[in-house]
Amino acid sequence: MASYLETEVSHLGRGVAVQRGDGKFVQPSFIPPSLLRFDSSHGVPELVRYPERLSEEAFYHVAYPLMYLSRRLEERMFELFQKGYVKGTVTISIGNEGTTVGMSMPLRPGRDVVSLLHRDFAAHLILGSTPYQLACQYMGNAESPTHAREGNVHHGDASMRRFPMISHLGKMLSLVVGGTWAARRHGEEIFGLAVIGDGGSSTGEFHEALNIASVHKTPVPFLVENNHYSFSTPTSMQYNCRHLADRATGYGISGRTIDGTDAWTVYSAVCDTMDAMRDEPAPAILECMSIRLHGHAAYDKAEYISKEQMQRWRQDDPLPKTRRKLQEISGLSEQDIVELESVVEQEVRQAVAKALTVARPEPKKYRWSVYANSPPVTTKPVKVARAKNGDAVNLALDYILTNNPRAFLAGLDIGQYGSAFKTCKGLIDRHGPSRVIDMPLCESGLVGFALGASQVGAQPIFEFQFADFSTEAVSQLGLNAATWYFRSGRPAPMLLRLPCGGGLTMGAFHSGEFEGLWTRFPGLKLLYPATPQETFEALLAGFYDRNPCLVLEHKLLYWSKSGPIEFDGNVANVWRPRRYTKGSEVTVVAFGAMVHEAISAAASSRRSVEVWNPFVLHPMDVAPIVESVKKTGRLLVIQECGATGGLGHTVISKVVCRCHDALKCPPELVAAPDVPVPFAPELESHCRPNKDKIIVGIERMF
Ligand SMILES: Cc1ncc(C[n+]2csc(CCOP(=O)(O)OP(=O)(O)O)c2C)c(N)n1
Ligand SMILES: [Mg+2]
Repeated sequence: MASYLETEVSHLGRGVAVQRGDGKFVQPSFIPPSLLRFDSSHGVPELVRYPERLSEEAFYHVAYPLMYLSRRLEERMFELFQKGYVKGTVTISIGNEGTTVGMSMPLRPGRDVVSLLHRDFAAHLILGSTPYQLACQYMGNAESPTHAREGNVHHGDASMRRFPMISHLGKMLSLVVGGTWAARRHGEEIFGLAVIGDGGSSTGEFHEALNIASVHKTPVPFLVENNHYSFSTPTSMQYNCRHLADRATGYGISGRTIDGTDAWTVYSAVCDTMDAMRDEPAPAILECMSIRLHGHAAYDKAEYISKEQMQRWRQDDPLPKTRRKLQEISGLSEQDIVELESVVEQEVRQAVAKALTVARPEPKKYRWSVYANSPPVTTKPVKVARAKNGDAVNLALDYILTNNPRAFLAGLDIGQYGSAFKTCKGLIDRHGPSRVIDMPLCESGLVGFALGASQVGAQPIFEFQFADFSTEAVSQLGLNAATWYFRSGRPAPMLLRLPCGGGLTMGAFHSGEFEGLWTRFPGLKLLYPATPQETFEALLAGFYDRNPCLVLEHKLLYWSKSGPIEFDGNVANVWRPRRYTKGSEVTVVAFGAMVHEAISAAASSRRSVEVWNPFVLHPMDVAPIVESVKKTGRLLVIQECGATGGLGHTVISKVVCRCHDALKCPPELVAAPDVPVPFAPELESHCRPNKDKIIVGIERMF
């Protein structure tokens, strides 16, 4: 069953339809009917879109009223901000309409994959938002398309492939690449549109996304809205090449710099670029020289821009330019155009008036789940007499790829080489290079790529070569993927594998665990298996779940531990803590490789020890562990990472809050010291908890 949020958001994305008072969507009266088509796949009126092209005259008939609509509505939003009805701030797109109208008119809502920016107000109108929805979004009211969970510009409609942006500039580009790539892989002849500013073009992700798109021949125009400033920073302080489009050479693709104040030029260039991409799929850079006729946002008076400069820009204002052109090309009289404008004004008035009557959001009505519901999955049972942990990874991935045609495995050196720890060996031979894919070295871009792919029905699995490199993707995974469902109402299913942990003489940058870091981000799920059975189960559970799931795989266990695998096919049953020994005097909770140290300690200890592994680290269910502590009266937690910021303290506080009275002594944590993992084996093993240290810990409690 679709969740509350999913059904609520699914009504979005109606092309250029306008919502009437009764909730029905109708084609706006200001666009000549001959320029609209009925799109049966989405049941809404649609503009003539690519591969059809509007003639120049027809283009101006559509572009001008849309541009005017955008300008007037945005001006109203600014006024309402000043009066306190619009929350947050307003990043004004006035001056950028030539670019944003031109670039979005060819695109097909619900097919082409798009992510828009904070100066693309008009494009939202052209690609799916109604004026009423935009007004509600800006007001953050009860009818806001993001349920008032997100602010003014952070919206879109993921179900229609218009991905809602996060603040972190650059981070949406790789999603467009992943979504476009995956949809084309499923046989759809579609394109992407990745929009970025001159400032955002300096981010690492700009490079990562372009490079992935180029290597994987993904037809995405990277449209740079170059408005000469990033907030107050002029482009002379931003980059040192002549044109940003010149960077295309470095990616082996084409690049063009055009006049972004001329909507027809932008429209034609986007259509030409799509034509070229249809014949030879590849990304391209399209740099649109645009302008910003206000400050960066409502609070910025733009005093750093000279009067003369602003004067020059005003002469280039795309709105009067487009108006003149419409008059010239169509022969419409001044009176005709004024009438057209008054129809648009009417739309704006109605939308704003209606939005102003909407109630403020009511916190008590909100369901705050950050997780999408995952329907119970029963899949084929598996029985293997004996396997090592690394074999269990291989078996699980093979199982997933065999039974799920839309699953693909991506990562570094996972193809012919079989991944750094050989857990993917042979998968490329069995499933082919289009499903087991060696990727460029760019973890953040790759997580974005996987997130984008997840939105068009693909089922991505991504291997970080080492868990340590997952820190490269903190924003992409922790802020973008993790919050996706909360913001957009759309699940973001993806499995992320993190080979982690020390004991292999790999030093500070190849031995980390990071479970504490990742639980800080609401929306992620974490599993940490310790046996081949658990490894197999964790990977399947993470794959079939509809949320981003991280599976920590301890590297030391890959080829040192073996055991049977017997999986009955019931995936829901996987999500529970695991017990290894029964005992009556002390409960020991351990994670990852520490589970095996704890089991050895239990076997050698003179005390009766019950060893538990929470297994699902987030969201963690400690109920069975609480029951154990009620019985034993003692709690000792073992973690391999440093004491601060691991999950040991979380376990202790969760358990103690629930059974304080049962404790015979204070709980204890055995952890590494808070230092980077040292390199030399003598130093590393001095730091790592082990069986002996656990026995000492146990004895301290008696
Ligand atoms: C990674 C990141 N750093 C800082 C910011 C804060 N910030 C928001 S918009 C902006 C300016 C962006 O300039 P540009 O990319 O040229 O787009 P423009 O606002 O000019 O359209 C900055 C610095 C951010 N959103 N993301
Ligand atoms: Mg800029």
